Amino acid sequence: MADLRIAVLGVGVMGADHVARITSTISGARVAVVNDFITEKAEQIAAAIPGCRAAADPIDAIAADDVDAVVLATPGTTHEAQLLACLEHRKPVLCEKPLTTDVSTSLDIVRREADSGVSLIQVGFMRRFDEEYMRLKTLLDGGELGRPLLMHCVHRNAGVPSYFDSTLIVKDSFVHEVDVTRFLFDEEIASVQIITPVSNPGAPQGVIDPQIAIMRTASGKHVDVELFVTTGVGYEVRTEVVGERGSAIIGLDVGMIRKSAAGTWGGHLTPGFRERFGRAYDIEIQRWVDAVHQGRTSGNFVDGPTAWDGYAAAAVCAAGVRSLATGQPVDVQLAEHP
Ligand code: ISE
Repeated sequence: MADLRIAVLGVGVMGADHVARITSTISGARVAVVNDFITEKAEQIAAAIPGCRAAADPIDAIAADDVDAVVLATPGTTHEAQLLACLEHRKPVLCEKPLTTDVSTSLDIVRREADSGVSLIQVGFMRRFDEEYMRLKTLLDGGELGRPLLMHCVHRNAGVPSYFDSTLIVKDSFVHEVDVTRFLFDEEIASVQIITPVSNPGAPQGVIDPQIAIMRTASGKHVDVELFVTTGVGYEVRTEVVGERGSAIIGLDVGMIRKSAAGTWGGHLTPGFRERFGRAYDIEIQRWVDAVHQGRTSGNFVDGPTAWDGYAAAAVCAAGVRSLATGQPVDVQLAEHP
């Protein structure tokens, strides 16, 4: 089977990472086109990959005859137009979160994809492909813990880019915990509340960090999340589920613990999400490439979170942003699944 010719749109941190992964690790696919609003960056990356060209315009890249599928790692504000172009040209697309930047345009994308009759959009919630999360999901589905009742999550970043504000902690960081909750518990989230303890003096002026998010699922399960994105320490993502017959925790990030003659002991902190979830991204992209190949006969070009998952996460985060302003619980309103 011929390699899938992929256009990677947006070659910032995540897009460049995906270009490298598709070129060196993934089988059955190659990067045929790259695009970025910084033209020189795209040209430089294209020049280093045999058979790859830089495209000046992302919509032209989506429509191009030498492109079979698209990876969207562009800013969220451009996703709506680019996803619509993928639907119009029937190009399977792996879209990094967010699906779009607001709930109504996300729902519009879900409906338009449903109208097209083909599943073309996968959303890049990579934690679903992380081996620890997959094991936790298998454990829960197997019923060994009994019915899950509670989940405690920790989401700490050493730091975040300078443009991060308090609402981005909800929409860019918390969104992963929203997806993990929906993935692990297989149910929607009914309400969300965000409370704000005293802020870290190390956080940029005006940024409310840490935040504590509390979710209640449709069946009444409780999920609490510590979001703390300016710890200055390392990348820590932990998830503990407590069920009727025991509990399970992932993300302890222990690795090797060394003891030294100097009387110290310890290991290494994971610096960031690319290191923590690197293997999950590999699995995510490989499974997506395989699904796109198989989609030519099955009509389903997705193996992972769908446009609906992107929309549902956006709806919970929008409720979270409203709660951030008042500290009160906010109900999540979801449209009917088409
Ligand atoms: C970033 O965009 C991610 O997706 C990371 O997984 C998350 O930990 C971080 O907070 C986000 O900014």
